[in-house]
Amino acid sequence: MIEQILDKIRHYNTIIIHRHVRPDPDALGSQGGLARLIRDNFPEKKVYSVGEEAADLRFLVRMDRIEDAAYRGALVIVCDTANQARISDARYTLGDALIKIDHHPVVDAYGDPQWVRTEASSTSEMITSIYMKHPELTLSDAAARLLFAGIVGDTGRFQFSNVTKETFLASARLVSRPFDRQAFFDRLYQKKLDLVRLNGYVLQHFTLTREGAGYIKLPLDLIRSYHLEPSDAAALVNSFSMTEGLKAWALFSEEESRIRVRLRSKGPVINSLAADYHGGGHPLASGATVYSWDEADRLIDALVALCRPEK
Ligand SMILES: [Mn+2]
Repeated sequence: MIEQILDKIRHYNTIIIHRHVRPDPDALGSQGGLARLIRDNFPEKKVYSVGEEAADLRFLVRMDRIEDAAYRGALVIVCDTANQARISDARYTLGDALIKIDHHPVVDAYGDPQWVRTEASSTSEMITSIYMKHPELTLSDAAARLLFAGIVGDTGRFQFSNVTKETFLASARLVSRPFDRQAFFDRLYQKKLDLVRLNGYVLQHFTLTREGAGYIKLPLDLIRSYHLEPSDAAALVNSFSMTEGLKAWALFSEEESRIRVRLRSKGPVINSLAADYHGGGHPLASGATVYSWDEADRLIDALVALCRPEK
């Protein structure tokens, strides 16, 4: 598969890389890391990264602004995105060829080829494996920093169950490049004071049921009282993950016309629950959407049932 993808990259003069909306470090790291890897090794090619930016991750990588005409005869690669509805920038169909590189369970079979490895911790780990299979390629410090960012982001600094020996081997190769790791970590985990204060609220007010289900409801007016937006609040999903007895949990952040749900688990599989509520994702990390607090309560009941030991 890696050879097929490299052949396509060699064949096209323009390569445009997309990833999912509301980007996280893996979306940006795999997109930006692949872009750098191609630029560093094929300097004659035009390589663009597109999609909306996330203010707090602009320090990682910036996007390119391109005209529709750039897609004519181009190779489009979509990183870290299970389904077409979540691809940032709808112009991904305008190219001559489309490749998917992803580690999420397949939602939507788009692209040819589709390189999907659900056992990979992150799409950034997959991109790193291209370099590991081809050590003759140049890996710049900038590419290494971006790919490392993606792995760190999707593994929660190497603590989630998606981490394998391959994750560490890939990371070892990346940190052998002398980018400023300390500055990267300081910047990635820096939080605005308002968000630190809201984190305090979450820690004080989340519910833990005797079954081991945890949840916190954050109504829009509460979020706004901290001068924050619902998308900021979603970043607190792992705020109380260290709580003794906690098995699976949900963070509800209310938006104008819907309530976003972030689901996480240490055991009970929660992506089928997410699928029941307009969402999906990984077995232990998913997202969903509900449209009322009553519907939120039904989701909580289902979450509690998932945490209840089998009789
Ligand atoms: Mn990812």
